[in-house]
Amino acid sequence: GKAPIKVLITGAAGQIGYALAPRVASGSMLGADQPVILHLLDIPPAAQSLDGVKMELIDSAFPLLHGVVATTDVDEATKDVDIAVMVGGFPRKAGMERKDVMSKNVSIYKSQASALEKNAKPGVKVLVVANPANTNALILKENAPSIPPENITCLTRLDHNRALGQVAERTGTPVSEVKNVIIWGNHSSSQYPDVAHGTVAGKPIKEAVADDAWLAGDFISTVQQRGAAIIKMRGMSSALSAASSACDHIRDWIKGTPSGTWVSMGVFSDGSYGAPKDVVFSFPVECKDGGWSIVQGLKIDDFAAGKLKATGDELVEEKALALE
Ligand code: NAX
Repeated sequence: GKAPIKVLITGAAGQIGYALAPRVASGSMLGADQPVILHLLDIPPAAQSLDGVKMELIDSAFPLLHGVVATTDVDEATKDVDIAVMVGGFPRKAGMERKDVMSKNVSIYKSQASALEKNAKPGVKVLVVANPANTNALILKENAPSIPPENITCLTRLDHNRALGQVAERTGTPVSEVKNVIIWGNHSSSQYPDVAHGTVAGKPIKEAVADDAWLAGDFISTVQQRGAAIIKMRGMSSALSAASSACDHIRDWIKGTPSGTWVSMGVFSDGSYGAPKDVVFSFPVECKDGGWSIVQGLKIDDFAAGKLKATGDELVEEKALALE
């Protein structure tokens, strides 16, 4: 059989960790023939709960799961990992300034970047989920200079999948028939969910939906605000959809996107489409042979250009705040 792949999940005692670890262990991320060893990291106050997660993973007897390391030691957690899914972070608490949350996360992502650089496999692929996801990924990149920048990404696939879901529901089509939506920019409410190049069963989304006002209005705000809407309904933030999307992100990155289709990923920006350079920006990407490339040549109208500018400006502002 294949050699096991080591997958790190940070924040593994949290809600997303609880939904993500079993998906990775059952093959949703790397395939039904790929054994995995899970490395689960959390902080000392969550150590007991983390051990409980490890017990349940053992009790699930997942055939693909060849081992579980549950630890609060970042060096042990990052040792020889092939894939790192960074879910742990400092949440914004009532009364906290954005700047204070940012500085807590900057220090976490600086030290975890150094640990990955020191201990992970040279080709490690990193996915940052914890918010502010784009800027945490940028901090990680800046502090792990030996990891190629293209190996450090952030999750906007959940927003992408939310956009697919909205179009599928609206048109009464299975979601597998909806393709090539785009999430541009920041994983925040400034993101731009763009359907101008997407299709439903091969037909442009615009034609299939046949409601321009909805597409330019409620569709966009529903996708942008979906995280808050889930919190309102569940009393907790998205976890199963976040975990599922994180698996989609890594699977497509490694196994490739089908020809003619793309997905959204937060990647280190080269300035394509007028996005700011040197921030982590969500673009449409095609994946092949374990790498990604930004889809080029899509037409951007004035409406879209304004939205890209706004979300890009926010990322530049976040970067300045993080570097303060
Ligand atoms: P939880 O609070 O349930 O879990 C977070 C876990 O991280 C906790 O167990 C905590 O102890 C741990 N942690 C804190 N500091 C750590 C550190 N330095 N090293 C390792 N672990 C640490 O949050 P959960 O609902 O699981 O969400 C996790 C993160 O994902 C949050 O930052 C959240 O905002 C973000 N999200 C990002 C999404 C995306 O699409 N990019 C969507 C879902 C989610 O909101």
